Amino acid sequence: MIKINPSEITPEHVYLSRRKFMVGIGALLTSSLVLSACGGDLSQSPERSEGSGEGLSKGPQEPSPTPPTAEPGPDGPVFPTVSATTDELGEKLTSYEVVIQYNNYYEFTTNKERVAFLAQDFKTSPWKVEVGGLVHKPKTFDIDDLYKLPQEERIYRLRCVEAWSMVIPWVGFPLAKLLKEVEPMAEAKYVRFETLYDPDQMPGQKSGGYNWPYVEGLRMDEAMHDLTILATGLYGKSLLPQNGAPVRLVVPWKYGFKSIKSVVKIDLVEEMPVSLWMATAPHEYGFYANVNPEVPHPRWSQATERRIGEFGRRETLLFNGYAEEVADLYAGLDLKKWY
Ligand SMILES: Nc1nc2c(c(=O)[nH]1)N[C@H]1C(S)=C(S)[C@@H](COP(=O)(O)O)O[C@H]1N2
Ligand SMILES: [Mo]
Repeated sequence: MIKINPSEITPEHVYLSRRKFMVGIGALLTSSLVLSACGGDLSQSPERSEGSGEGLSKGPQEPSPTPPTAEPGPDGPVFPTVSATTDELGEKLTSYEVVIQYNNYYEFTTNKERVAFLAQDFKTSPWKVEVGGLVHKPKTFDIDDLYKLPQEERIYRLRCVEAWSMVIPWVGFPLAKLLKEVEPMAEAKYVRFETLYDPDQMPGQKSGGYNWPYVEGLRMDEAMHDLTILATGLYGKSLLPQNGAPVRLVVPWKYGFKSIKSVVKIDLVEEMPVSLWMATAPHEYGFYANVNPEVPHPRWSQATERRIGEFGRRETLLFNGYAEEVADLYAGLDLKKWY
């Protein structure tokens, strides 16, 4: 039974009172190859490339009562349980089943519904995250070090550049916390992130057309913003491989491809990093990639989106609905311009 959810179009002027729950404890395209940022085959419209998600949308579902197979590390983490059924705009959480079964993770496959299967044996322990570059105290963090930081719940909208979206209750901690520990130098202007490179485990890395490993970047002030988190879990459980276990970035006001998964390296740098998508399709993807309904992707509009689990489309919000929190960061930037 599919329950039809009337698509509620949230006006941009809706007052935003972001709820933050502290719970304590705690290449160039080869000519014939068509790529899409997290989109699979570029010859398809985003609607079509993600249309198969319908099969997963069985209407509202309770978060699964039994924990998934992912085991927390020996010393934790202690995850806060899900504390709300909606985000701060009143938007329903996307069901757990959909969040773990409809994924973009090109290191495994471009087929969203096969990622979970292909990633099921991905080894997420032991895991280290090396933080260095222009810092006074470079440090390699063991994943258990990160689990020992207080884990907070953050309910965020995730807007993929392919024009679909979800609402996900993440668990994690502000990236700023980690960065402060390594003491960035004044020359550090950007943060560069890297995903694990391991073609034996990640079959997608054997395919050409992409500049592996997956790289993403943020400007220093974006990285230090309180909304920017490193996530270790979702729905009160440790991340599963398909969602970027054991630790991934989440930047809710930017298109989903900025939220890089399974991070092993974080470098503070002076120059703007070149992300995988900038290198792969520079004419389509810029560095900032802020969600903006008025700036179309070269091949489709970004004015509307489909919330997975709903019929119909809804209006896309500037900065994915987080304008009040982040618009100041871009005071000098022409938002109409495509970066
Ligand atoms: N390393 C890596 N990170 C990635 C991707 C990827 O292919 N590889 N896909 C991105 C895209 S396009 C999106 S929309 C989100 C999807 O996150 P989810 O599968 O947890 O919902 O992850 C992003 N992070
Ligand atoms: Mo995406």
